[in-house]
Amino acid sequence: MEHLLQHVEQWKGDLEKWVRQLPPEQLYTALVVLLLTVTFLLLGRLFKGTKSNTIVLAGLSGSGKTVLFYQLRDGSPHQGTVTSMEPNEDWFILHSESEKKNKIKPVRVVDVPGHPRLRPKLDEFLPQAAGIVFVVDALDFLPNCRAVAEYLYDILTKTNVVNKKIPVLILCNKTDKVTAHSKEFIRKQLEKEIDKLRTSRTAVSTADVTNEVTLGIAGEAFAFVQCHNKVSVAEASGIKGEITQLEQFIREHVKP
Ligand SMILES: Nc1nc2c(ncn2[C@@H]2O[C@H](COP(=O)(O)OP(=O)(O)OP(=O)(O)O)[C@@H](O)[C@H]2O)c(=O)[nH]1
Ligand SMILES: [Mg+2]
Repeated sequence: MEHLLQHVEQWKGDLEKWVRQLPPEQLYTALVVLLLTVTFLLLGRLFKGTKSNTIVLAGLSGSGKTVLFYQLRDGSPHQGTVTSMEPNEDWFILHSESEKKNKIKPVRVVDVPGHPRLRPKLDEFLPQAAGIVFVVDALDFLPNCRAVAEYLYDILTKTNVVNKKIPVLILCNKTDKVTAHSKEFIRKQLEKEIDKLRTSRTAVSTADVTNEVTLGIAGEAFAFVQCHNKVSVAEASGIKGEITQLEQFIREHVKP
């Protein structure tokens, strides 16, 4: 034991001598490099740990989010759903993937009710969101166009969505009905409506210095391709279980 202590003392002495010989600048640089490396390693760990695997379903009340949620999980629409009073959330393997159950990772799906009073709940889930599915009623679209565009505008300008570039899928639902509008029509109408909103909202907010994100390119008509995050459009019928494009979006952003 004493022998070992002696050795340690000697090493300490040697080390001190060696350090004293070093020019101080070199010593400081070494320390800074060491600190930076440790910080980066720790940060890397932290971000890896919070890797997002949540898909958030948002959209106006009645657009069909809850039916889609059950289709994704159980492969059936659970007909007779009423307007939701709180978010529906669950971890599951998509119903269509049930044969490969043991080999794939589950997805966390959250259905946030469209009622204006419950919409702020969305913010609780956005920090973990790998993707947002914005469900639009393609059947009853025109009378609600303004309201749909307002909600979508709010989502697209949220700092979380912009900074983390969360991909958004505009899902035109209820395509089982022949009178449903096409996704191209809905995309164009929404772009026009958001363009109008953009002008009116910036006009209102310039007075009281705003940190709100401005959408698109100033002086150009708004188009979803101008967004920093990816915005795409797709079609679905929750009732009929035609949800392949939705499932593709989910698996593109939450790897199985
Ligand atoms: N034709 C048709 N009707 C649908 C479809 N999906 C949903 N619906 C109907 O639309 C209505 C609303 O569906 P929900 O899933 O409850 O709507 P929601 O988006 O969850 O509404 P909130 O919970 O109020 O936000 C129900 O009457 C459904 O039967 C669809 O694909 N086709
Ligand atoms: Mg619902």
